[in-house]
Amino acid sequence: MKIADTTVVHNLGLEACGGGANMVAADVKDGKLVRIRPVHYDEQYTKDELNYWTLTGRNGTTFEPGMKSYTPPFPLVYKRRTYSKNRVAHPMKRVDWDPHGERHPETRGTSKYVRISWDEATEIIAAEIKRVHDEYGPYSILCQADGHGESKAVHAPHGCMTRLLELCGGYTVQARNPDSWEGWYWGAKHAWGMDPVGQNTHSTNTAQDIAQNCDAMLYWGCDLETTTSAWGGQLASKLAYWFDDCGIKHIAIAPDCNYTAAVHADKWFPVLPNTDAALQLAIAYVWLTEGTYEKDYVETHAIGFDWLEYYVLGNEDGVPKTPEWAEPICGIPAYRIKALARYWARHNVSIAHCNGGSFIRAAFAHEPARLEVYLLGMQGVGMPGRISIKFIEWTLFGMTSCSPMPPSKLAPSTAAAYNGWIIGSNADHMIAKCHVHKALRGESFSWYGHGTAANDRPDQFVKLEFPTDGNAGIKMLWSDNPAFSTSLNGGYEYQDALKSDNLEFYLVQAPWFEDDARFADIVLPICTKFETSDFGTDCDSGQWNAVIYEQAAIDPVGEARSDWEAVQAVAEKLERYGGVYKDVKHRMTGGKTVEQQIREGYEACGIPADELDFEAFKRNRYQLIPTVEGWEDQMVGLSGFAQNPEMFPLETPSGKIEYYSPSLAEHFPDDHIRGPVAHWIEAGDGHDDRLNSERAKKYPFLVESNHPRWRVHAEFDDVEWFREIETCKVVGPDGYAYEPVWLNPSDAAKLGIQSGDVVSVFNERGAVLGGARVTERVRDGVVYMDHGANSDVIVSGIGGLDRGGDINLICPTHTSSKNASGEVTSGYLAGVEKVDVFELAARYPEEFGRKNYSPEYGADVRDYLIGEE
Ligand SMILES: Nc1nc2c(c(=O)[nH]1)N[C@H]1C(S)=C(S)[C@@H](COP(=O)(O)OP(=O)(O)OC[C@H]3O[C@@H](n4cnc5c(=O)[nH]c(N)nc54)[C@H](O)[C@@H]3O)O[C@H]1N2
Ligand SMILES: Nc1nc2c(c(=O)[nH]1)N[C@H]1C(S)=C(S)[C@@H](COP(=O)(O)OP(=O)(O)OC[C@H]3O[C@@H](n4cnc5c(=O)[nH]c(N)nc54)[C@H](O)[C@@H]3O)O[C@H]1N2
Ligand SMILES: [Mo]
Repeated sequence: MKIADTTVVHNLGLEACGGGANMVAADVKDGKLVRIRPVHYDEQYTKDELNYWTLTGRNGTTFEPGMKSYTPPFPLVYKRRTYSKNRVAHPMKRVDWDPHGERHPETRGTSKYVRISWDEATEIIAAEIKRVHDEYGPYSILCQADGHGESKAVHAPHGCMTRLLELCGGYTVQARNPDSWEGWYWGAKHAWGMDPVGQNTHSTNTAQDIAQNCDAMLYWGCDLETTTSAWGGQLASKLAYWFDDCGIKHIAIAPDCNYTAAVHADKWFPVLPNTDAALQLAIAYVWLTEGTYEKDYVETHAIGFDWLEYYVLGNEDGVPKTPEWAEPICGIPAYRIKALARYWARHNVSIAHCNGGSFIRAAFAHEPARLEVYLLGMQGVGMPGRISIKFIEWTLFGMTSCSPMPPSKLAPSTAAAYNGWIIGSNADHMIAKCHVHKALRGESFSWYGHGTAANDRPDQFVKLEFPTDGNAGIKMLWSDNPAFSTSLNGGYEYQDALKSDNLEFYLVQAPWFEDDARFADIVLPICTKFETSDFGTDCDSGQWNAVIYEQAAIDPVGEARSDWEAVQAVAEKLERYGGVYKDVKHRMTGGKTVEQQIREGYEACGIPADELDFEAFKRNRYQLIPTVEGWEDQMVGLSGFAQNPEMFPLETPSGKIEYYSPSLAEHFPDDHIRGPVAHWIEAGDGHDDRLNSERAKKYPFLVESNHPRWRVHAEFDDVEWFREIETCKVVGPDGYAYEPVWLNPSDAAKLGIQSGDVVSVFNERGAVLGGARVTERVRDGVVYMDHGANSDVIVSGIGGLDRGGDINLICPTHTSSKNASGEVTSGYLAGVEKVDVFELAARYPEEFGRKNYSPEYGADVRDYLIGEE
């Protein structure tokens, strides 16, 4: 089938999970994608129809949403992803994995692949499912079915297999950890509620309030010029420029002068990674000793404040948390801490985040997250110009109140068309994601909380165990997200877990041959967005929410199918076994066509019945939801709580800000790391990563690992239009494009490293290679490397070596703290040294000699396929 020349509209948000953002128009010619561009809303709508808005700030400045989508870089380059040299185009089988003979788990990650047919692949998969069911039972199949990726509903990127396995007796699932919000989730929620994730969910009309009343904004671990690209768009950037125009001081607090600080900041506080808690405590000390906090507010809006006072003044441990105490810990001179604290106390100050920065994904992240709430409370959060807002995810979990802008009338949902895993749907058979290594190795363990971001606070007090009764352990891993070792905790340890004897079959569905896919026994080729028709939304751009009829634009690349179709192909093969498998494909799909599912999705998306017209929707390709009527009159942010905490309580047990958490005290009386009051924690629960630790003698740098500027986690590492940008890759003397490693000139000089050198970043867990970028944009004592660079294994597992620069291979496996199962992927210790790359190439000729690799595009699937090299 050749699809005619046309223009289609799709969302290109990479959040997956049934969500959607970044709506674009894509032009198709001769069956190929030729151009992706913004959507001009004024082609179909007038401003009146959309209830267009204008905000007014100080100095007569105004802010408007505009009449086109502000498309960020990722969607604009998407055709390069579709036509990547690293696409999986056909089913592949690992050569030395034989389901009827030797399985060789130990060569996962090293052995090569052969191309097989869909028929053969699905035969093997169905037979393996049947075998595992018969020998061990259904819960021995672990579905790795969460994570980001293309936003699709019918063809959901993650979790379609759970729909099949549910009908065949059940499955175990890896529960998505609240990775975006670890600190807020495990900490801040105990201080101010804000379910489900712990960040402020009361932001309505705060953009205008800030523009009118705020004097300074602390961009605290906030790079909105980078992280809005994944699923937000550039309205956030416009908003930040408007705040600048209103005369609001932009104060950046981060170890690096990030892309936002570089263009907006008036001041930069280069805090050392994961030492914010010391800085925060010292600010509290200044306010307490100088009497410059909102005493009346704290009295009426908080409980347990005296516990904080007792600790900060040094009565508990004999150490007052003075700016002089904090200086050597956080790297900010005491005089600057005092100046910041005094300025803050005299002015209306707000805090800006996207999701909070890497320090809320570091060891003990719950402490700085709670301390931020404490500080906000001490300055009367909710009073004019005093709030915290986020610049992304403005309709998180469907909550339109997360946006500081005037909200759309509703946040439409794709739920009725969605075929992926539904969070919480099998609460009895979940493994918190950060512990999956242990399950793959066949260990028994326990933890607290289902550990998905959607759970409310009390879920953290529920104890869970693996294996559950009657579970023989994990024997098969079915993954549609093979990016664990790139994006989660303990990457090298995870690679070893994948090589465990215990794991008899590892199946991956993937559009690209990246990362953990290269450990799989079978890989199924999956289509990208433009190869299928679907129902989509765009809810996070901050303008008008939208629903989209996403028409297929091109034929699938090679033999790729969508995840939903791939699972159906497996279902078909299972049916022949009868019993629980009888008619399973039909039971799974209900016999519905894609078109029927799109229609059902549209009709149940939340738009009132009298505004639904499927034929018009299909013709127009998208439908926008106007701004809510009377948005001007909606209550500003937390002003209700500020004015009357009894009438507008928080979701904490007391309804107030809890400086002391009675629930934590009750449920975890022996937990001295996440105790009832936030503290500065030096070490514990498996973490010993401070610069004054013994370990720092060998590993003297703190790793800072942000969300990648030129990727969305593991995705987009193959786009040549990005790879040629100076900050994207560093081409080494051997012609390989290495992941940049930022070092301060003073550190680089001591190590004899210059820009362009190939360096190793290492600790006890192993090493990864990168290309040095010596720059004042990162402070001393820090080695900075974005996460998500696709791994290029030289030696896999603990003690390993990686050429691709996948920094999470060397991050800790231990979680935030023992009762908080959060990932720790930043703020840990590592060493850096220059390496002789030619000597390494001589030692590992095969790994350094991949023929089809090119610095322009990166990896090429042909290098892993026998007969196609
Ligand atoms: N060092 C460090 N690490 C971090 C963080 C950090 O700040 N620093 N942040 C963390 C955070 S907040 C997050 S959310 C996680 C992200 O971690 P993940 O959610 O795991 O995100 P991705 O790395 O984008 O992985 C998505 C995978 O799905 C694949 N995929 C995309 N679309 C499809 C599809 O349609 N079908 C199939 N089958 N596959 C598809 C992609 O190719 C990729 O392999 O990373 C975390 N890791
Ligand atoms: N381009 C791009 N955009 C994305 C994503 C992506 O992968 N790429 N991922 C999306 C996802 S899933 C999420 S959760 C969000 C993440 O959004 P965020 O959590 O806000 O992003 P991060 O990059 O982790 O951190 C933001 C900034 O925090 C600062 N920072 C790092 N460590 C510290 C520290 O120890 N202390 C302080 N004070 N600051 C620190 C750095 O300057 C960094 O630029 O972004 C989303 N958007
Ligand atoms: Mo995230």
